Amino acid sequence: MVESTGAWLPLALVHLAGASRAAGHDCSIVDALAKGLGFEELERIVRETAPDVVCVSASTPGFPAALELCRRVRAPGRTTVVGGIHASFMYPEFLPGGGIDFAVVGEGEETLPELLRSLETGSDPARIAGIAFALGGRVIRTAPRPRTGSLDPLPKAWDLLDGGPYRWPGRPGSILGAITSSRGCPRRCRSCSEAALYDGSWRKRSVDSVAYELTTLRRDHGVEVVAFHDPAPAADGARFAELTSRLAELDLGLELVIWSCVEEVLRDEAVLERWRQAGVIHVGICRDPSEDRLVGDARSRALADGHRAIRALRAAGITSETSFWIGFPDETPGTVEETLARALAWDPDLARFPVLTPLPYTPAWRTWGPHVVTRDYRHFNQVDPVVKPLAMELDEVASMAERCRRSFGGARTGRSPQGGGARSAGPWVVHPVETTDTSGEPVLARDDLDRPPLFPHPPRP
Ligand code: B12
Repeated sequence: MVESTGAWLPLALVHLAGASRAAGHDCSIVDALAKGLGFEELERIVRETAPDVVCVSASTPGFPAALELCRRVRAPGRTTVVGGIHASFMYPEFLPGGGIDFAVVGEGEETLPELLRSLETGSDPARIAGIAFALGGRVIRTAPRPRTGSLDPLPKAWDLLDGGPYRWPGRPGSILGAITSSRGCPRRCRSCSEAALYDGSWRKRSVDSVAYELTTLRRDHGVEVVAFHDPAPAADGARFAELTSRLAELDLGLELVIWSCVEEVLRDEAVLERWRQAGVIHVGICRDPSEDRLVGDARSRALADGHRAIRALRAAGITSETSFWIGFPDETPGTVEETLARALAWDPDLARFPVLTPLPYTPAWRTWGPHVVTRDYRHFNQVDPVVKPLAMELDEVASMAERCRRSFGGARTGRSPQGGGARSAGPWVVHPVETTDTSGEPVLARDDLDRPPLFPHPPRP
């Protein structure tokens, strides 16, 4: 994933270290994913820095590694804590096995500093809302924690990031930053863990605070491209209109990469120019796997809408990316071909062909869970098939997914979605760039290349 999408920022760790530091704890961040660190290197870092608490964030495919890491570094006087989507739901499964002392359930900015304080003072962790731990062979889940009130004032520990500079592959050489402008997602897609984690709720930050944070990312950290890590920044049309207008006025010179969906793009079809003026250059369009099993009119309507949304984005100078799912229980080589044809008909700038990966804590598990043939979560990465189709072998699914990727890429070779001047960069086709270096690679023309390293990394203690 890191190879194909570049190293994105571990924003959860930036939030958690920010909140913990504001509460008086010394923190450091290790971005193992971006730096490609293995267990031995991580153990060495833990030995050398001797933290009292090791906190690990992982989604489902990363969770076995998180568990192994905790087992290795847990020691007398050293507590291990995990959090994130997988930990929030699956704690009854892994806590009894030892290795992990605490799981934080849901948002961590309030819970983690409270837990650290309790570990420091020796108070009873059972009083802390939103955690789980094992005790005497049983798993204790404390009271649920109410959702974080305002998302605006959450402190961020940008200076502790140690994996950068981060890059967005659609803009080679650019400095990538990240933000969340909202939390949760109102779309309630049956396969998505975001909808499950926040129960279909969606909370927005104020336009002022998002604009201010983007300004500081640009001004203080020299960021050029910002990835919005929230799945639905444009969910509220009026608020997104206010945000895009504000950003267009501010003219920060930032380029924005956001997630959205067909309905929102079509809702804003007439004002997509404004999205672009605000800096939006790339939209990831969320598609639930069930959309690849629609039939009849619903299927034709979805295709027509999808294609129209892509065309509208393209007309506004915005590139698009979306996923077409394969590996359903009823999959056959013929249905895979249909999916590839659908992807070509939608015609996004970048199509992904992930394999169906039901997660045990989403509503889709009820439908597809019985077809899942492994509980080795390392394979729940949307690349290794975990669902066995009735009429196909697992390796056939994997090779057909690869074939789809190649065929889609091949069909798009040499095409330029923005018309004249657009250039090709990796899997993306990005907007015209201002200059080229001698190698012919796109580079940015602004003063950015002379700037000191961004997200400066203080030497490790
Ligand atoms: C950025 C991103 C990435 C980046 C990760 C960069 C990084 N170093 O973190 C990259 C591109 C590498 C990536 C890869 C993948 N991703 Co991803 N990614 C995201 C994305 C868009 C944003 C995550 C984020 O920053 N959120 C903002 C932070 C603030 O929120 P948060 O992470 O939820 O953290 C909060 C709580 O969960 C909790 N918390 C989290 N960790 C911890 C740890 C501790 C100790 C504590 C106390 C609390 C805590 O506190 C935080 C603050 O409240 C999410 C979608 C989303 N909006 O979350 C998908 C998402 C997490 N990814 C997903 C998927 C499927 C993948 C891939 C499998 C894709 C692929 N096919 O390869 C890989 C898996 C990589 C791996 N080995 O795990 C799924 C997760 C499915 C699942 N449940 O496992 C998501 C939800 C997208 C989706 N809707 O399907 N991803």
